[in-house]
Amino acid sequence: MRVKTFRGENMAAALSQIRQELGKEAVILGSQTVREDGRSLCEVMAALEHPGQTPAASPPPRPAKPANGSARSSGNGSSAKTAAAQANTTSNNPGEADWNREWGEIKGHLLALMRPRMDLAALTPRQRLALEYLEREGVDEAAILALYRAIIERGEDTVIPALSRIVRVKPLTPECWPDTAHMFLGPSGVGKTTVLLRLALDTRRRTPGCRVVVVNADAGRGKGRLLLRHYAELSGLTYAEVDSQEDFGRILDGATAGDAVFVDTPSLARDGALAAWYAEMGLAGRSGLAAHLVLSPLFSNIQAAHYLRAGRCEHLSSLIWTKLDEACNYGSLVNMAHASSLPVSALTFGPDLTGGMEAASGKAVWKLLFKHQLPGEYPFADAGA
Ligand SMILES: Nc1nc2c(ncn2[C@@H]2O[C@H](COP(=O)(O)OP(=O)(O)OP(=O)(O)O)[C@@H](O)[C@H]2O)c(=O)[nH]1
Ligand SMILES: [Mg+2]
Repeated sequence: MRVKTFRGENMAAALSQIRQELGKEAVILGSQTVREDGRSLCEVMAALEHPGQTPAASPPPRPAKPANGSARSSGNGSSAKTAAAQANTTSNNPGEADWNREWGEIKGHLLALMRPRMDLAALTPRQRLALEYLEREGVDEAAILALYRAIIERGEDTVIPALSRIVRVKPLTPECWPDTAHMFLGPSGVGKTTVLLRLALDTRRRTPGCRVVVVNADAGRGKGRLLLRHYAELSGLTYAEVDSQEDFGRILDGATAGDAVFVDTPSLARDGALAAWYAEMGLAGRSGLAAHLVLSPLFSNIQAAHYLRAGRCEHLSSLIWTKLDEACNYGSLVNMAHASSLPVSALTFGPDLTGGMEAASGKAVWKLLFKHQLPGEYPFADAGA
């Protein structure tokens, strides 16, 4: 890796030098305002991971294809957010993959143009440090820009209030989700069934009179069915299997107030698979049902954005983060909160059914992000923090 410091009259001038010398693959490591001969200069430290990739070695820019809707606005005025959401796609279709790569390049240029608008001098040293830290933690440029704007808009001293507006939490507890049946969406092996069982067992432990129903709507998978049935029998949970609209309707309509219903779903494979399953199960327009997208920081941003797109449905209400114990950075919690506008509802940090899971809290998220501390590693995760 080649690391070099550049100085310019402002951020734009420094970035232009970086682009010229290191090319567009350069990564910004940090920036600060310095004084030289009585002048205030912007100093930016940049790195090139593979020094062979100098501008001369980079491929020439490709003409942008005016793809239908690919660069359209998200409607909320956040072009950076749109860029991230649109760019973070993956496909098996070679044409689409090319376009995704092209759009990734366009996004890079757009963000490079927007970035100079981040007047780092408007931030306090602590805020700058926090943003630089988050960047190293894997928070993407779109989320960093949103955070910067959120800080500047309110003139707050610390970064946490602005971060809290981007990464919202809604703990997965009966108090916060009354009269709700829960279903868990996500890629294969992410921990959907484990989350479901933990919640079911926890609900039974906390509210002894409550009827806890675990529903297997993933009839195609024998292993998952056996696991669910096994634990249901061992733990006195009510077990049901559904593979038709009628079955599903019967379970949901049959649940009375105070019952807790948890539904295991087929894993999200391709875009559109969920819509087909929804139609088959007749879930459109159902009330009292919340879907939670289960993700892990082990996925790349592109992969996570793919699952967000594949898991979008009318009931999607929160993000659950699993396998936190196996991850080494947590920037994707911020990226996906920003890209989805969904709150985080639960965190898991171990493979066992006992322990290893907590309802989300601000404190737990900040400790993960800033200290790499898992919820189980400190005494109390304050849900109100
Ligand atoms: N380390 C660690 N392992 C976990 C965590 N959550 C689940 N696991 C493990 O991940 C594996 C897969 O978990 P499952 O709950 O079966 O995942 P799933 O999403 O239901 O998988 P499919 O039904 O095959 O799509 C199991 O071995 C779990 O013990 C976690 O937070 N940390
Ligand atoms: Mg499963």
